[in-house]
Amino acid sequence: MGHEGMMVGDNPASAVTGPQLLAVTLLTLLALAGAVLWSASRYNLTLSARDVGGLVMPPGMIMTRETNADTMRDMAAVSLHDVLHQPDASARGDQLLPPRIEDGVKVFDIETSIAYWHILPDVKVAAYTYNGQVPGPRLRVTEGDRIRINVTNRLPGSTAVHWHGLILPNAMDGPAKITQEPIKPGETFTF
Ligand SMILES: [Cu+2]
Repeated sequence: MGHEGMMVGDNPASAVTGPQLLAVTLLTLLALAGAVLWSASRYNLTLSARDVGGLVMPPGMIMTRETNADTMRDMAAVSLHDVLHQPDASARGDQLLPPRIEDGVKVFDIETSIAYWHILPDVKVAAYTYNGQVPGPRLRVTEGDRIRINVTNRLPGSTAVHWHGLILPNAMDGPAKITQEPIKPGETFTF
């Protein structure tokens, strides 16, 4: 074995010369720099998981390197950080919601929120729900009943309810910003 050049380490079997070490170091640095440049040319490296982690983007949405975090949050179908309920796979929607009776009025409490909902036993999606179920609960009333429906909004954005099958004042029938003000997150509107 030749012993010319600078020796690194004591074990002759792993002897590495200075020029070899320099060459490997330079190649490694070149590869690292190349990887960063290549990534930067293809992806938006200014986005972090803290900014956009958990966002579920709509299929088909075009995102480029210029798409920033605000735009993504604005366009996201849902953020998984906003999921409030995780009903198990046996949960079913369209459950009868028994009213409370207050002074002869049937009172129903409805809450809008995002839940992980099983569309198949082993497939769940983040769903916008009424009372944590899909479809929402069933309100059973009889013609002539006096009813009151409290809708509390636990969604990350504002909402409104548009009713079919009821005759009610226009200002209680949605759509938001057309015939009624939106119900903001955390607010309750009484119909
Ligand atoms: Cu309608």
